[in-house]
Amino acid sequence: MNYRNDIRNIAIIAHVDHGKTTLIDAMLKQSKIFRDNQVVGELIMDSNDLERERGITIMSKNTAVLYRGVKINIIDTPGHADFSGEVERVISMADGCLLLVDSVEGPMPQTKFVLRQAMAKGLKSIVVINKIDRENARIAEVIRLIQNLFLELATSADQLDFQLLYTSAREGTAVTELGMKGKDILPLLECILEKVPPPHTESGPFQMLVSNLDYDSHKGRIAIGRIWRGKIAPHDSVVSVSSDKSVTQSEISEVFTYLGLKRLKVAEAEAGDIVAVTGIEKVSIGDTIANPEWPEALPRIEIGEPTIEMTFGVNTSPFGGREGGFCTTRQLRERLYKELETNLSLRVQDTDSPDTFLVKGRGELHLAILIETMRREGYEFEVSRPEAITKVVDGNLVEPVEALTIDTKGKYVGVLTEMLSKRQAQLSDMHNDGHDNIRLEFHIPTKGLIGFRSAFLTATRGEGIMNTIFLGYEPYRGEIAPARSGVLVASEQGIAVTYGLHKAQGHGDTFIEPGTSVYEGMIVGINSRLQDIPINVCKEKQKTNIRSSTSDIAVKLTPTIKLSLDQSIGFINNDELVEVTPKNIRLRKKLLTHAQRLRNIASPRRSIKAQTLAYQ
Ligand SMILES: Nc1nc2c(ncn2[C@@H]2O[C@H](COP(=O)(O)OP(=O)(O)OP(=O)(O)O)[C@@H](O)[C@H]2O)c(=O)[nH]1
Ligand SMILES: [Mg+2]
Repeated sequence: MNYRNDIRNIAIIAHVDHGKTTLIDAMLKQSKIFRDNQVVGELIMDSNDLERERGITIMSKNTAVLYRGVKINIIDTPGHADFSGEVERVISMADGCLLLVDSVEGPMPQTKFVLRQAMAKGLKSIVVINKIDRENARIAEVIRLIQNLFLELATSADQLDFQLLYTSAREGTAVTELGMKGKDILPLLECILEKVPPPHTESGPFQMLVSNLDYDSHKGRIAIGRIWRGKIAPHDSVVSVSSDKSVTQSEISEVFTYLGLKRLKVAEAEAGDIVAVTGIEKVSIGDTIANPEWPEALPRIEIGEPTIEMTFGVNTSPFGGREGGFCTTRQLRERLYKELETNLSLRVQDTDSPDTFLVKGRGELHLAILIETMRREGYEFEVSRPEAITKVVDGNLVEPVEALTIDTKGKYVGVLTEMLSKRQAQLSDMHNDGHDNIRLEFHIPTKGLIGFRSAFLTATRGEGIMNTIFLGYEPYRGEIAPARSGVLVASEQGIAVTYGLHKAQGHGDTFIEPGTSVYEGMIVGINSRLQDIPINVCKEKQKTNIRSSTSDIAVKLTPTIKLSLDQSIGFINNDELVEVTPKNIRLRKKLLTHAQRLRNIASPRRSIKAQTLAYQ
């Protein structure tokens, strides 16, 4: 087998926020990809709006830098567990990985997950301890923990041998020995050249695995992946082999390779490189593009199963169709099924009701990002509360279970343990570093995590970080009582006024401002007691001729609570929906009138499917 020394392919993998995208900034900037006067900013690879707003990577992306005549193809991956599918999707393009570990946090659950993936693919690992500039860095301890992790995960002796490097991605420096003064990122690039094996080249009929898809309004569909065998050039005839082994002929229009943020049009590309090709209209991620004479499929990309599901339906609220550009069943259905082409860990299913679809994903954030993306594209729809996906194995009902890691201060341990025990969590480990930094580890069914994140942030007043990772399926442990009290429900359609909202605030907190249009059945606040209560928030104060010195003093509302999309999804119960439009996010009861709800009260927590049927 031959190797090409002019290329290295690496994936950057880590737990969320450990600094992958920042490290790529440093590599891009210092390899002189940009013009001297070009303004490029930070987190360059986090190019889509939601990534920028949330400060996290959501989709894996390719870039490349040139160093000493070698092109290093770099794959940035997301670290959040909900987007693990993105790591699984792209990791096979690489021959080596940079495993980043934060110098304070050390290896975290997702560090383990991604390292296991990398080892399964036989990638050469370079461990990069990042954020060494942090004040309370505990590097020796972190190295010990990483060694333990390698011992646990390695499948062969040579995987135990990893190169170690220390970086401050933010300062753009890397050093090979602790204590050295860093001056640039070049030691890292040097290490990649030396330690990551160059890709092998196999001559013979062309063969490439599609790991990503993009779309260009002029060029059409763009298939991205690594060439495993042979060469490719514009006008070559190829076939794409799909999951059902069916074969479609096409002709390549253009071939691109990566450099910096650009795709460069090339006359030819060959095995070992990562390319983007146009001209193939019928192709999905996981398909093989091959020479028509040798249509052999490469092994398909394996993606873990989804753990939670929720329904997406046509907006049936009285305000349905007013604010969105795409509101019909057909539009919603097409959009959801189109998402499957690129969002590999997502599943979409039709349901008994033609207007409702069951959408399954890897976690609340995975689904929330899809909802937010669709809303910004102009879609209007309604979604149900997420539920953990249960299944029957050998005649027994099982449910997904996750490991929950919490880092916080000692004073919150009591309240968190209490909140979590109601959610069927079991404490599996607790560690105090001697400075009141506590790490708690729980074993918790996925259903217990739904809506927990915002409750957690409130309870720890921002002094806590939580992370979860899927463990597996375990016997179903029964239902959990709703964590929340009842809601305040608008009893009439109209415009909410200060007086009506003031009355509502006598029962609890409100979610809407005066001047908001409401309909009967819309949720306008949270009750301080268990039951829901209907309230007329449009009610004006009775006008009288008698002026009293006190009653005319303007009523002052306490500030309303604005629920974000993520919070709304975690907030609703099974008999409620979130109505999503490009302009608004509203919460509602499935059954809009008080009378309907009274009739239905007998079984308030039935499954999504039963509920959906009941309200149609
Ligand atoms: N102090 C310090 N902060 C850093 C360093 N590298 C990254 N950060 C900060 O850590 C945060 C997360 O950085 P990102 O580069 O977005 O991390 P990521 O691993 O790409 O995150 P995801 O893609 O969402 O998993 C940002 O606020 C960075 O500025 C570093 O070397 N030192
Ligand atoms: Mg990132």
